[in-house]
Amino acid sequence: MTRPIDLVADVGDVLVTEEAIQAKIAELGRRIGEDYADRPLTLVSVLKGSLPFMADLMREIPVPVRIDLMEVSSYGGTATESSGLVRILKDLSASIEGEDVLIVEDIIDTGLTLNYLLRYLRGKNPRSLRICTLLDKPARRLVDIPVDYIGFTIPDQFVVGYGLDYQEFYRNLRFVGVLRPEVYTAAD
Ligand code: PRP
Ligand code: 7HP
Repeated sequence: MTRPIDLVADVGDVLVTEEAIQAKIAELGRRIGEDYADRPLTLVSVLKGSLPFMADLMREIPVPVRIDLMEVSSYGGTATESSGLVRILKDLSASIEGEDVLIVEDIIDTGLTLNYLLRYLRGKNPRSLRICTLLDKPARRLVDIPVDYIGFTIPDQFVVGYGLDYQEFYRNLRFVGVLRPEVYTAAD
């Protein structure tokens, strides 16, 4: 039987509040604005998880930016464990050759998704390629990823909200919270 989604009851501790997210994004936007003051920047959002972060971050960056969107999905794992196999569902819509590019991610967990994306995007010969992630979960890292901007470092817990999903739901929460293990242990 499919378990009904309950946006309130299924989420335990709030790990990052809406206020903390917005304050951190304002700080990241200022830093990025200073770092790219002299050169136009292309933000590449990694959908779907980074959708709210991208929308809020781009409006806090006080210098000219272009945006592009990629959609990638890992496959072959479980609902809470990445396999490292990555499929590109939507590619960039314009060339990034010679551009300064900042990848915008919601979370780095094992690092396998970004490891794949970095190699893929480096092959398109950008002038520079950096990473900005809202959340970093270093305890689970399987590959080393050079991360330039980190919002919050979080413990090894499965989180949802502010773009992050479990089986495609919970992305519309305004905060990041820990999904109660009983929600996914029965299903995984
Ligand atoms: C999630 C998240 C990251 C990736 C991180 O994407 O948005 O892209 O997993 O995990 P990793 O560091 O272990 O590779 P997912 O494939 O679930 O797609 P989504 O963004 O559409 O939720
Ligand atoms: C991917 C992902 N998606 C949602 N919550 C988490 O904690 C996650 N780690 N990696």
